Amino acid sequence: MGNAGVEAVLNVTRMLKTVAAARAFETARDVPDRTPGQSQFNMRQAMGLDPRVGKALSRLALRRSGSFSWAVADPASSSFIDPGEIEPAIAGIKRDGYYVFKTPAAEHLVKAILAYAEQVPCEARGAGTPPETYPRQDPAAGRYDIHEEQALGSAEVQDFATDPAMALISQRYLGQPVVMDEVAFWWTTTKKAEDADLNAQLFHQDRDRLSFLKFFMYLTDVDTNTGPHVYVRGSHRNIPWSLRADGRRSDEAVRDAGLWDNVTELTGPAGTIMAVDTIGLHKGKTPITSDRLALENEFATSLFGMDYERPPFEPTQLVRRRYVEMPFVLQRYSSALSS
Ligand SMILES: O=C(O)CCC(=O)C(=O)O
Repeated sequence: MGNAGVEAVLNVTRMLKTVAAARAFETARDVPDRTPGQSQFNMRQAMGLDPRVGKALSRLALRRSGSFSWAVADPASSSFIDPGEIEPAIAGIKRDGYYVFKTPAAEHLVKAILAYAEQVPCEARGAGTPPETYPRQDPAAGRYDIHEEQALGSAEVQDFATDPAMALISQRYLGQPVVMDEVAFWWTTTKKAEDADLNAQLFHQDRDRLSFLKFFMYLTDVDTNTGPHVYVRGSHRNIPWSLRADGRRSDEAVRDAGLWDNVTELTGPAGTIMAVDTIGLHKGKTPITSDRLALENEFATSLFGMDYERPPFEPTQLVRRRYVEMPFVLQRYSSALSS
């Protein structure tokens, strides 16, 4: 048997171990603080067998019953998603792996989030320097991350993070209850194109959890020159063997695999919202003419997988109400809400 054959056999074993580990994680009396490193590795490797493996393992391992875990607040109360777009979004993600909402977020929300990002501390990725206000006029790094704890200092970010329509779309698309498992908020700049690997600007799959869906919102206008999110249409269902190993893939590799016609740049004005199944191949494009600010949240069927946070923050009244209505989805925020 060649190396590829041995690896495939190992991955089948890793798949079985992942189901057992995810089940143990879920049935523990309290949700564990973290997943052991070996289990995280097994999961990532097993997910290389096929892009649909994570979802299948999630369904096998996690069998929740009862209405508690399905509860979501009224999706019509969303500040970001038009309820009329819920069904088209689910159909679009199933078909293409992503959906760009036709109705952008209201201007006052976009302005408030952008203004917040311009003054909150963020971290220059890879620089090893202390957090600082984003040096917008003269950035030195290719990506500046605003960590979740800081991001949640904005009432509008809290609103986005706890959006009930996004939770509902995720449940319906994934076919299982979901937990909101991370908030990311970052600038990408025209600098340090050579750090493309570090800054997620080479094609890759996300394998941090078994089954998940992300929502992105642009806070700056995004065209082909200002750092669009790029997705290989249909790669949430099928990825050629040559591209399945865990790690980054060059444009050349995607072209050589015959997928270039499926490569789609997701562009739109500030306020554009997208749902993206990032188990498919995707990347950020390095901005050429000006920077991009993006806000993202993720809903996953379990916290099993990558280390997760329970960030401290001062919840708004809206988030307090939503927590009462969807405590399972917002479980990571339970300690912030009870303090
Ligand atoms: O910046 C983007 O559009 C993509 C980011 C990404 O893929 C990541 O952070 O893993």
